[in-house]
Amino acid sequence: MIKKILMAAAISAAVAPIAQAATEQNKSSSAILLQGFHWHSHTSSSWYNTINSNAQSIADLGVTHVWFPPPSDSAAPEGYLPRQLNLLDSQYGSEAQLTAAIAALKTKGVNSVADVVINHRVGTTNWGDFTNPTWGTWAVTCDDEWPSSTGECDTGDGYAAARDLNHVNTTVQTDITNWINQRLKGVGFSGIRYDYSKGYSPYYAGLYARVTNPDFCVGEIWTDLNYNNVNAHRQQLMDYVNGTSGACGALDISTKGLLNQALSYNEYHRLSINHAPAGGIGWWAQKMVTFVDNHDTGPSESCGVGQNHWPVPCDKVMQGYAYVLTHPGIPSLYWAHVYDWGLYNNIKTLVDIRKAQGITSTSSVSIAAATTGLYAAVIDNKVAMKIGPNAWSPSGTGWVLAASGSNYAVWTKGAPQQTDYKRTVVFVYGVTSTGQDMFIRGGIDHGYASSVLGKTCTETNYECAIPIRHNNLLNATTAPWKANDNYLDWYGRESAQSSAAQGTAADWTTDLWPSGWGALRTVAVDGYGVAPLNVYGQHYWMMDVDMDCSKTVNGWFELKTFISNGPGWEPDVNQSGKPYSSGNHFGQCGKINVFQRGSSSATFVNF
Ligand SMILES: [Ca+2]
Ligand SMILES: [Ca+2]
Ligand SMILES: [Ca+2]
Repeated sequence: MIKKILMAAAISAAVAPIAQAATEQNKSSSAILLQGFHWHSHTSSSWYNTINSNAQSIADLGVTHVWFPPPSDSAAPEGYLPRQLNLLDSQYGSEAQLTAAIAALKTKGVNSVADVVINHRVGTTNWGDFTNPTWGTWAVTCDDEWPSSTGECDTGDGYAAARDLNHVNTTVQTDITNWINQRLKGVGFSGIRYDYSKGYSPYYAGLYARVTNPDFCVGEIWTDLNYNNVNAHRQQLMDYVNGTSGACGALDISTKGLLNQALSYNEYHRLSINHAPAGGIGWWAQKMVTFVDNHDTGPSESCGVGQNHWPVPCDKVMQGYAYVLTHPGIPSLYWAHVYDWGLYNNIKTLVDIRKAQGITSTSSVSIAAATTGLYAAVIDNKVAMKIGPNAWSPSGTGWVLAASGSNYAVWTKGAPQQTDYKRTVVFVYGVTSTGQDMFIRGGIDHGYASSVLGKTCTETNYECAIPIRHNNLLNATTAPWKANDNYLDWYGRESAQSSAAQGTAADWTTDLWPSGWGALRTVAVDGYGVAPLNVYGQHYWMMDVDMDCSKTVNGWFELKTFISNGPGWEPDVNQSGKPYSSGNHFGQCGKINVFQRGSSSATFVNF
C-alpha cells in the first residue's frame, strides 16, 4: 500500500484549522526552490544582504521560492538550536535585513520559505528557561534528556542536543502558530520548510500548516537508506505526507540517496524500480521536493568543506541537476552550487528547458535505460535526457540537443534556437604595465535598442548583450576571469563570474618576441604573447571569441576598454561609418577588428 494513512489517535489541538490552502504541493506545480544558504553562510557579515543583492539574479535563474536559513535567535550560529523564537535577529543578519531581503525577492516575484525548527528548542540561559515565548517544564517531552521535563511523551524521535518540544501541549501549539502567523509571516515569509520532521508526529506539522496557510510546505524526513530496501524508505516519506493530511510534502531523500549511489558507483540501475523512478517521485511526485545536495548532505562554498555528510561526488553535481530538473517533483537548487561553484549558467540552461517545455511536479516519466553506466528517460514526451558515461540518444524524429555537459545530455522537440556563432577577434592597442589588464565591455546601446529594435534592455535581461564563447582559455591569469563570462555586455561581472573580472578579459599579444625577453610566450601555448593574427605590433590586447552574430545590429556591436589598476576607461571616440551615434568603437561580428584606445580609427579584416 503506497499512500497508507498514519493513524493518529487521541490527538488534542488548541488551534482550529482553516480551509486547506492552495500550496505548491496541492497542484501540478512549476515551482523551482532555491536553498538560499549553505552551512557557512552565517559567517557572512549579513547573509540576508547577500540574498538581497542577488534578488535579480535569483529571479533571472527562474527560481519561484527561496528557502531561508532558520530565522530565530539560536544557540548555534547556523540557526538549528533555536532559543528565543520571536527574536528574529540572528547570525544571518538583523530582522530589518531579513525583511528587506524578503521584500527584494518579492518585488521580483519570488516568495520566501522559512526554515521552521520546532522539534526542539534551548533555554535562554540554561537547558530549559524558555523566554519569548515563555514556557515551563510542561513544554518539554517526558522522555527528553532534561530531568526536569514534565510534559507528555514525544510523538517522534528525540534530539539529544536540545529540549524536545511537547507538541501535545496546547500552549506550545498556540505559541508556535502565533510565531508563524505573526512573526514569520510578518517579515514576509509565505512558505514553510520543517526541520527534523521525524522528531514529532506529522499530525502537528499538518495542523500548523492548516492554521498558518503557507503557499509552500515541505518536511525533512531523513532516515538511513538501505539501497536494497528502497520501498521501506520512500514509504516513510509517504507516511509523513499522509500524516499531515496532505498539507505538506516531503524532501525526496530517497531520490537523493539513489543519486548518490548511481553517481558514486556507476549504479544507474538504482534509479529505476518497476520501470518507474525509484525515489519518492516514483510514487507521489506532486508531494516531493527533489535535490542534489543541501547544507547538511553537501559541501559548502567549495568541494570538501562544510557538513558534507552525504554528498554527490563534486564532479558529478551537474548530472544530478540534469536528473532533478527534467523529472517530476519540485526541484531544489543549492546556493553553493549556483553561486560558489560557478554552475549558475549550466543550471539555468536546464531550468530554462524545464520551464519552456512545461515540466511540472506531476510530469510523467518513461524510463528508456537504467543500467550500469547509463540512465535515460523521456519526460512528458517533450524532454529526453541521459546521465552516465555510456552513450545514448532518443529514438524517433525531431529531437534536438538542448543542453549537455560531462556525462549528461538533454534533448527537446522544440526547434533549435536560432543562433549564428562566428569567430570574432578584437585587437585593441593599449600600453600597460605589470599588474594592469584590459577588459572589454560592449553590446548594443540601450536607447537605440529601445527606439529602433523595440527591445527593452536592462542590466538583467541581457537583451543588449551579445552571447560569446571564449576561444582562448590558456592564459592562467585571465582564464578564471573568463569563466562564466557568457556575454559581451555593459555590466561588468556576470552573476557567476569572478569578482575580479571587470568585463570580458583580453590577453596581451605581440607580433614579435625578441630573444632578450626570455622564453618565448605564444597565444597558442601560453594564452598570451605572439599571436599569428597580430600583424600590428606590441600591446595589442586580444579578445578571441565565437560571437552570436544574430544578436548584433546587422553585424555591428559596440565596445569600450577598461584597464585595471590605474588607466581605467578609455576616452570617447568618433568612428566613421558607424551604424548609429555612439562614443564607443564599433566592431564587426565574424571579423578581425583592430582598434587603438582613444582613437577613432578602425580596421576590419576577414579571417
Ligand atoms: Ca532532547
Ligand atoms: Ca522529538
Ligand atoms: Ca560579460
